[in-house]
Amino acid sequence: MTEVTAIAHPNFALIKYWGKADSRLNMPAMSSISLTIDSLTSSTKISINTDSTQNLWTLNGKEQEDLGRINPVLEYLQNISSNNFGSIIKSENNFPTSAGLASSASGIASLVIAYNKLFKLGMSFDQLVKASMIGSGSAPRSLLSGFVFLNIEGKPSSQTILEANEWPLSIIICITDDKEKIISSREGMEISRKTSPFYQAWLHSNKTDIQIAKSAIAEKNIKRLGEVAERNCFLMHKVMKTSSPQLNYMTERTNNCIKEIKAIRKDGTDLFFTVDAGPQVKIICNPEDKELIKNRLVNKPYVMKLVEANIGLGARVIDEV
Ligand code: 2P0
Repeated sequence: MTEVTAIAHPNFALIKYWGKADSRLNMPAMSSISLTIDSLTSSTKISINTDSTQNLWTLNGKEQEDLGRINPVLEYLQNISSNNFGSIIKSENNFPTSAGLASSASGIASLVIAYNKLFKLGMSFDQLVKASMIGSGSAPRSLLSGFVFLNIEGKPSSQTILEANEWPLSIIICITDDKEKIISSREGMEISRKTSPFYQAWLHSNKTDIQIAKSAIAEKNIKRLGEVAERNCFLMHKVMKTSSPQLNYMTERTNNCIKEIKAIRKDGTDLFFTVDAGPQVKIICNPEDKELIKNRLVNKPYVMKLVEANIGLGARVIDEV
Protein backbone atom coordinates (compact mmCIF):
# COMPACT_ATOMS: atom_id res chain seq x y z
CA MET A 1 0.00 0.00 0.00
CA THR A 2 1.53 3.35 -1.01
CA GLU A 3 -1.38 5.76 -0.84
CA VAL A 4 -4.52 6.01 1.29
CA THR A 5 -7.47 8.40 1.07
CA ALA A 6 -9.82 8.93 4.01
CA ILE A 7 -12.82 11.22 4.37
CA ALA A 8 -14.55 12.75 7.37
CA HIS A 9 -17.44 15.13 7.83
CA PRO A 10 -17.66 18.23 10.01
CA ASN A 11 -19.77 18.07 13.11
CA PHE A 12 -21.93 20.77 14.68
CA ALA A 13 -22.15 20.90 18.43
CA LEU A 14 -25.58 21.12 20.03
CA ILE A 15 -23.93 21.39 23.45
CA LYS A 16 -20.71 23.24 22.79
CA TYR A 17 -17.28 23.57 24.19
CA TRP A 18 -15.53 26.94 24.30
CA GLY A 19 -12.37 26.96 26.40
CA LYS A 20 -9.41 24.64 26.92
CA ALA A 21 -8.46 22.74 30.07
CA ASP A 22 -4.97 22.02 28.75
CA SER A 23 -3.60 23.98 25.83
CA ARG A 24 -0.62 21.64 25.31
CA LEU A 25 -2.88 18.62 24.72
CA ASN A 26 -5.54 20.91 23.25
CA MET A 27 -8.00 19.40 25.71
CA PRO A 28 -11.48 20.95 25.93
CA ALA A 29 -12.50 22.30 29.35
CA MET A 30 -15.99 20.84 28.99
CA SER A 31 -17.86 17.97 27.37
CA SER A 32 -19.90 18.41 24.20
CA ILE A 33 -22.57 16.75 22.07
CA SER A 34 -22.59 17.04 18.29
CA LEU A 35 -24.16 15.87 15.05
CA THR A 36 -21.95 14.58 12.26
CA ILE A 37 -23.04 16.19 8.96
CA ASP A 38 -23.08 14.13 5.76
CA SER A 39 -22.95 16.46 2.76
CA LEU A 40 -19.88 18.49 3.74
CA THR A 41 -16.69 16.48 3.34
CA SER A 42 -12.97 16.78 4.04
CA SER A 43 -10.76 14.36 2.19
CA THR A 44 -7.12 13.58 2.97
CA LYS A 45 -4.86 11.59 0.66
CA ILE A 46 -1.53 10.51 2.13
CA SER A 47 1.39 8.86 0.41
CA ILE A 48 4.81 7.97 1.75
CA ASN A 49 7.54 10.51 1.02
CA THR A 50 10.21 8.09 -0.11
CA ASP A 51 12.69 10.93 -0.80
CA SER A 52 12.94 12.40 2.67
CA THR A 53 11.68 12.44 6.23
CA GLN A 54 9.89 15.71 5.55
CA ASN A 55 6.12 16.05 5.70
CA LEU A 56 4.57 18.09 2.90
CA TRP A 57 1.04 19.44 3.08
CA THR A 58 -1.25 20.81 0.38
CA LEU A 59 -4.63 22.28 1.46
CA ASN A 60 -7.26 22.87 -1.24
CA GLY A 61 -4.53 22.69 -3.90
CA LYS A 62 -2.26 25.22 -2.15
CA GLU A 63 1.10 24.12 -0.79
CA GLN A 64 1.32 25.13 2.88
CA GLU A 65 4.55 26.79 3.99
CA ASP A 66 4.29 25.44 7.47
CA LEU A 67 2.44 22.45 8.86
CA GLY A 68 0.58 24.58 11.41
CA ARG A 69 -2.00 22.68 13.43
CA ILE A 70 -1.28 19.33 11.74
CA ASN A 71 2.34 19.37 12.95
CA PRO A 72 1.67 18.19 16.53
CA VAL A 73 -0.68 15.51 15.17
CA LEU A 74 2.03 14.22 12.83
CA GLU A 75 4.54 14.26 15.68
CA TYR A 76 2.18 12.15 17.79
CA LEU A 77 1.55 9.73 14.90
CA GLN A 78 5.23 9.47 13.97
CA ASN A 79 5.99 8.66 17.60
CA ILE A 80 3.64 5.67 17.47
CA SER A 81 5.00 4.60 14.09
CA SER A 82 8.43 3.02 13.95
CA ASN A 83 9.24 4.29 10.44
CA ASN A 84 11.34 7.29 9.52
CA PHE A 85 9.42 8.28 6.41
CA GLY A 86 7.84 11.60 5.85
CA SER A 87 4.46 11.85 4.19
CA ILE A 88 2.88 13.79 1.36
CA ILE A 89 -0.51 15.00 2.50
CA LYS A 90 -3.21 16.42 0.26
CA SER A 91 -6.28 17.80 2.01
CA GLU A 92 -9.43 19.09 0.31
CA ASN A 93 -12.66 20.52 1.70
CA ASN A 94 -15.79 20.65 -0.48
CA PHE A 95 -16.99 23.67 1.58
CA PRO A 96 -15.53 26.99 2.87
CA THR A 97 -12.48 26.51 5.11
CA SER A 98 -12.23 28.32 8.49
CA ALA A 99 -15.66 29.89 8.15
CA GLY A 100 -17.38 28.37 11.18
CA LEU A 101 -18.17 25.08 9.45
CA ALA A 102 -15.78 22.93 11.50
CA SER A 103 -13.36 22.24 8.65
CA SER A 104 -10.52 21.62 11.10
CA ALA A 105 -12.43 18.80 12.85
CA SER A 106 -13.15 16.92 9.63
CA GLY A 107 -9.73 17.68 8.15
CA ILE A 108 -7.88 16.37 11.19
CA ALA A 109 -10.13 13.31 11.64
CA SER A 110 -9.57 12.28 8.00
CA LEU A 111 -5.81 12.83 8.36
CA VAL A 112 -5.56 10.60 11.45
CA ILE A 113 -7.61 7.80 9.87
CA ALA A 114 -5.60 7.89 6.61
CA TYR A 115 -2.24 7.97 8.39
CA ASN A 116 -3.17 5.09 10.71
CA LYS A 117 -4.09 2.96 7.70
CA LEU A 118 -1.15 3.89 5.44
CA PHE A 119 1.49 3.25 8.08
CA LYS A 120 -0.41 0.22 9.49
CA LEU A 121 -0.32 1.64 13.01
CA GLY A 122 -3.32 -0.34 14.28
CA MET A 123 -4.17 2.47 16.70
CA SER A 124 -6.75 1.88 19.45
CA PHE A 125 -9.84 4.11 19.45
CA ASP A 126 -8.43 5.95 22.50
CA GLN A 127 -5.30 6.74 20.51
CA LEU A 128 -7.39 7.97 17.56
CA VAL A 129 -9.27 10.28 19.97
CA LYS A 130 -6.02 11.60 21.45
CA ALA A 131 -4.33 12.13 18.07
CA SER A 132 -7.38 13.97 16.65
CA MET A 133 -7.81 16.11 19.74
CA ILE A 134 -4.23 17.35 19.49
CA GLY A 135 -5.11 18.84 16.09
CA SER A 136 -8.59 20.11 16.86
CA GLY A 137 -10.54 19.91 20.11
CA SER A 138 -13.70 18.96 18.25
CA ALA A 139 -12.09 16.45 15.83
CA PRO A 140 -12.72 13.35 18.00
CA ARG A 141 -16.43 13.94 17.35
CA SER A 142 -15.89 13.69 13.56
CA LEU A 143 -14.42 10.19 13.98
CA LEU A 144 -17.94 8.92 14.65
CA SER A 145 -21.44 8.86 13.13
CA GLY A 146 -24.75 10.22 14.39
CA PHE A 147 -25.18 12.06 17.69
CA VAL A 148 -21.77 12.04 19.35
CA PHE A 149 -20.86 12.67 22.99
CA LEU A 150 -17.30 13.84 23.65
CA ASN A 151 -16.86 13.28 27.36
CA ILE A 152 -13.88 14.97 29.00
CA GLU A 153 -14.51 13.62 32.52
CA GLY A 154 -11.48 11.45 33.28
CA LYS A 155 -9.82 10.16 30.13
CA PRO A 156 -11.48 11.89 27.12
CA SER A 157 -13.74 9.57 25.19
CA SER A 158 -15.93 9.93 22.15
CA GLN A 159 -19.03 7.81 21.57
CA THR A 160 -22.10 7.69 19.35
CA ILE A 161 -25.16 8.01 21.60
CA LEU A 162 -27.74 7.67 18.81
CA GLU A 163 -27.33 6.68 15.18
CA ALA A 164 -28.79 8.78 12.36
CA ASN A 165 -31.24 6.06 11.31
CA GLU A 166 -32.68 5.98 14.83
CA TRP A 167 -33.68 9.66 14.56
CA PRO A 168 -33.16 10.89 10.99
CA LEU A 169 -33.38 14.67 11.43
CA SER A 170 -32.62 17.05 8.56
CA ILE A 171 -30.10 19.86 8.59
CA ILE A 172 -30.17 23.09 6.61
CA ILE A 173 -27.06 25.26 6.71
CA CYS A 174 -27.58 28.94 5.96
CA ILE A 175 -24.29 30.26 4.62
CA THR A 176 -24.42 33.99 5.26
CA ASP A 177 -20.75 34.72 4.53
CA ASP A 178 -17.90 32.51 3.34
CA LYS A 179 -14.89 34.61 4.37
CA GLU A 180 -12.30 33.13 6.72
CA LYS A 181 -12.71 34.22 10.33
CA ILE A 182 -10.24 36.77 11.70
CA ILE A 183 -9.85 35.29 15.18
CA SER A 184 -9.42 31.52 15.21
CA SER A 185 -11.41 29.42 17.68
CA ARG A 186 -8.22 28.55 19.50
CA GLU A 187 -7.25 32.19 20.09
CA GLY A 188 -10.86 33.11 20.87
CA MET A 189 -11.21 30.39 23.50
CA GLU A 190 -8.12 31.59 25.35
CA ILE A 191 -9.31 35.19 25.22
CA SER A 192 -12.70 34.16 26.65
CA ARG A 193 -11.23 31.95 29.36
CA LYS A 194 -9.02 34.78 30.56
CA THR A 195 -11.38 37.72 30.21
CA SER A 196 -15.11 36.93 30.09
CA PRO A 197 -16.93 37.49 33.40
CA PHE A 198 -19.36 34.74 32.31
CA TYR A 199 -16.71 32.07 31.65
CA GLN A 200 -17.11 30.32 35.03
CA ALA A 201 -20.92 30.28 34.76
CA TRP A 202 -20.51 28.84 31.25
CA LEU A 203 -18.19 26.13 32.51
CA HIS A 204 -20.57 25.20 35.32
CA SER A 205 -23.65 25.06 33.10
CA ASN A 206 -22.10 22.33 30.94
CA LYS A 207 -23.00 19.28 33.07
CA THR A 208 -26.69 20.20 33.29
CA ASP A 209 -26.94 20.98 29.57
CA ILE A 210 -25.27 17.67 28.69
CA GLN A 211 -27.75 15.77 30.89
CA ILE A 212 -30.79 17.55 29.42
CA ALA A 213 -29.56 17.06 25.85
CA LYS A 214 -28.81 13.39 26.42
CA SER A 215 -32.28 12.72 27.76
CA ALA A 216 -33.93 14.79 24.97
CA ILE A 217 -31.97 12.73 22.39
CA ALA A 218 -32.99 9.47 24.09
CA GLU A 219 -36.64 10.63 24.01
CA LYS A 220 -36.22 11.95 20.42
CA ASN A 221 -37.82 15.16 21.65
CA ILE A 222 -36.96 17.92 19.15
CA LYS A 223 -38.59 20.71 21.22
CA ARG A 224 -36.62 19.86 24.37
CA LEU A 225 -33.37 19.35 22.44
CA GLY A 226 -33.90 22.66 20.62
CA GLU A 227 -34.51 24.58 23.85
CA VAL A 228 -31.31 23.38 25.50
CA ALA A 229 -29.24 23.70 22.30
CA GLU A 230 -30.34 27.30 21.67
CA ARG A 231 -29.81 28.27 25.32
CA ASN A 232 -26.34 26.70 25.25
CA CYS A 233 -25.50 28.47 21.98
CA PHE A 234 -26.61 31.87 23.35
CA LEU A 235 -24.58 31.45 26.52
CA MET A 236 -21.47 30.61 24.49
CA HIS A 237 -21.99 33.72 22.33
CA LYS A 238 -22.58 35.81 25.48
CA VAL A 239 -19.19 34.58 26.76
CA MET A 240 -17.65 35.49 23.39
CA LYS A 241 -19.25 38.95 23.28
CA THR A 242 -18.22 39.77 26.85
CA SER A 243 -14.59 38.81 26.18
CA SER A 244 -11.94 41.44 25.80
CA PRO A 245 -11.38 42.03 22.94
CA GLN A 246 -15.01 41.31 22.05
CA LEU A 247 -15.58 38.26 19.86
CA ASN A 248 -18.48 38.85 17.51
CA TYR A 249 -18.83 35.80 15.33
CA MET A 250 -22.54 36.49 14.77
CA THR A 251 -23.25 39.21 12.22
CA GLU A 252 -26.35 41.17 11.30
CA ARG A 253 -27.06 38.52 8.66
CA THR A 254 -26.82 35.80 11.32
CA ASN A 255 -29.30 37.71 13.49
CA ASN A 256 -31.70 38.22 10.57
CA CYS A 257 -31.58 34.49 9.88
CA ILE A 258 -32.36 33.73 13.52
CA LYS A 259 -35.32 36.15 13.45
CA GLU A 260 -36.80 34.32 10.46
CA ILE A 261 -36.24 30.92 12.10
CA LYS A 262 -38.12 32.12 15.19
CA ALA A 263 -40.94 33.38 12.96
CA ILE A 264 -41.16 29.97 11.25
CA ARG A 265 -41.36 28.35 14.68
CA LYS A 266 -44.08 30.77 15.77
CA ASP A 267 -46.04 29.73 12.69
CA GLY A 268 -46.08 26.16 14.03
CA THR A 269 -43.03 24.30 12.66
CA ASP A 270 -40.64 22.49 14.98
CA LEU A 271 -37.07 23.54 14.26
CA PHE A 272 -34.06 24.90 16.10
CA PHE A 273 -30.75 26.49 15.25
CA THR A 274 -27.18 26.69 16.38
CA VAL A 275 -24.29 29.04 15.51
CA ASP A 276 -20.58 28.34 16.02
CA ALA A 277 -17.44 30.46 15.70
CA GLY A 278 -18.60 32.00 12.42
CA PRO A 279 -21.68 33.67 10.93
CA GLN A 280 -23.40 30.57 9.51
CA VAL A 281 -26.69 29.35 10.97
CA LYS A 282 -27.37 25.63 11.19
CA ILE A 283 -31.01 24.56 11.34
CA ILE A 284 -32.15 21.18 12.62
CA CYS A 285 -35.68 20.05 11.71
CA ASN A 286 -37.91 17.10 10.89
CA PRO A 287 -37.43 15.90 7.27
CA GLU A 288 -41.06 16.64 6.34
CA ASP A 289 -40.58 20.35 7.18
CA LYS A 290 -37.41 20.86 5.15
CA GLU A 291 -39.06 22.24 1.98
CA LEU A 292 -41.22 24.73 3.88
CA ILE A 293 -38.17 26.04 5.80
CA LYS A 294 -36.02 26.29 2.68
CA ASN A 295 -38.77 28.21 0.88
CA ARG A 296 -38.93 30.72 3.71
CA LEU A 297 -35.18 31.36 3.57
CA VAL A 298 -34.03 30.85 0.00
CA ASN A 299 -34.57 34.35 -1.37
CA LYS A 300 -33.61 36.32 1.70
CA PRO A 301 -30.87 38.91 1.05
CA TYR A 302 -28.92 37.76 4.12
CA VAL A 303 -28.69 34.13 2.92
CA MET A 304 -25.90 33.53 0.36
CA LYS A 305 -26.58 29.85 0.00
CA LEU A 306 -28.53 27.02 1.60
CA VAL A 307 -26.83 23.65 2.02
CA GLU A 308 -28.87 20.58 2.89
CA ALA A 309 -27.52 17.71 4.89
CA ASN A 310 -28.48 14.66 6.89
CA ILE A 311 -26.80 13.21 9.92
CA GLY A 312 -23.72 11.42 8.61
CA LEU A 313 -21.12 8.73 9.07
CA GLY A 314 -17.81 8.84 10.89
CA ALA A 315 -14.32 9.17 9.39
CA ARG A 316 -13.37 6.31 7.09
CA VAL A 317 -10.90 5.10 4.47
CA ILE A 318 -12.36 5.31 0.97
CA ASP A 319 -9.41 4.33 -1.19
CA GLU A 320 -6.07 2.58 -0.91
CA VAL A 321 -3.54 1.77 -3.62
C1 2P0 B 1 -17.74 23.30 19.31
N1 2P0 B 1 -16.26 25.10 18.44
O1 2P0 B 1 -18.02 22.65 20.35
C2 2P0 B 1 -17.19 24.70 19.47
C3 2P0 B 1 -18.27 25.73 19.41
C4 2P0 B 1 -16.59 26.38 17.88
C5 2P0 B 1 -17.71 26.89 18.65
O2 2P0 B 1 -14.98 23.31 18.67
O3 2P0 B 1 -8.73 25.21 19.15
O4 2P0 B 1 -11.64 23.31 16.06
O5 2P0 B 1 -8.77 24.65 16.78
O6 2P0 B 1 -8.87 22.84 18.49
O7 2P0 B 1 -12.19 22.40 18.31
C6 2P0 B 1 -14.17 24.87 17.15
O8 2P0 B 1 -12.94 24.74 17.66
O9 2P0 B 1 -10.75 24.37 18.16
C7 2P0 B 1 -15.16 24.37 18.13
P1 2P0 B 1 -9.19 24.24 18.14
P2 2P0 B 1 -11.86 23.56 17.49
O10 2P0 B 1 -17.96 22.85 18.18
